[in-house]
Amino acid sequence: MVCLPNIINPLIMLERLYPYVFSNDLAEAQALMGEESGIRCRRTSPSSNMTFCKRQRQANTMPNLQPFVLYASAPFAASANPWKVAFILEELELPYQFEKIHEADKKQQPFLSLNPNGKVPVLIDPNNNNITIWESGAIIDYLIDVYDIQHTLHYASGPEKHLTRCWEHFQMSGQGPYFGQMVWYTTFHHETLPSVIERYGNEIKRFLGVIDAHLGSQGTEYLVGDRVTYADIMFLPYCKGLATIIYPELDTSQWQNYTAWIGRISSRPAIARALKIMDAAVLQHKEYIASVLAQK
Ligand SMILES: N[C@@H](CCC(=O)N[C@@H](CS)C(=O)NCC(=O)O)C(=O)O
Repeated sequence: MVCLPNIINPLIMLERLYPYVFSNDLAEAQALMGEESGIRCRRTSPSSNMTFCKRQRQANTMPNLQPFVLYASAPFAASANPWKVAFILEELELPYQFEKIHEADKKQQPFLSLNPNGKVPVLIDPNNNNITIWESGAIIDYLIDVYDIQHTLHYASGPEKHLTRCWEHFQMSGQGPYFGQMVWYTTFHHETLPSVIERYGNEIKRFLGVIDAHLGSQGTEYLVGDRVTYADIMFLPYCKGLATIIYPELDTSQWQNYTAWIGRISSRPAIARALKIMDAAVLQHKEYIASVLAQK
């Protein structure tokens, strides 16, 4: 008899995404998994007669996945939030293609039907009924929950799982808005407001100090222990943008732990590959920003 029937059925439908079942009958569990090979089954605990079966996969053995569609800003695809998602897709070796949307089209249909808030990124997963996710943090949670089957970018359990979320939320609420507003007030705002720019500049320095002090006091290579997680990677696009667009005059070398951490994340092969494309887009965006400033 299969337990948890109301959970099992959706699991079977999404078997590619959630390749496991619980059962107290091994043969039935294997039949439900749809194939005999590549399945490992074990008791959920020594005292239980419940069997947990999981299809084994290697890191990049999700065959026949259709490319995800990742919306980014046109014309350069330089803005930071979509790159957080692209880095995670690269790390998980998931296929994707950029779809670019101009600023003027973000706040109207048909884009608003994808994201009611009219911003990028948006991710569409054609492998899961075209589920459409917006807000970069929610998109990354989705990718980690559904596709990081080997736990390469997250802790599956323990305090580390929850500590990682602290950093994820700090990125979303404590880095993104401050770094983003700095660009707005130094570039696009219709008047120059030195006290506002000073405020966001100070918040950026404070942010750098928070990361630097944490890494120093923990003595770890990454924010949660000595293995990279999705949370470390989420910080990278805005950190990279500091030197080019966000706060070019700021010398970040005084935050040594921070600087070494950024170096470690950037040199991961999947990230380095994506960074080349991001850097080229950022350079184009920088030229555009220079032209905006020249007209002010
Ligand atoms: N909290 C959102 C922020 C998204 C965001 O600010 N996106 C920018 C580009 S990086 C955007 O589309 N801005 C257009 C606008 O604000 O109209 C997320 O993390 O997804």
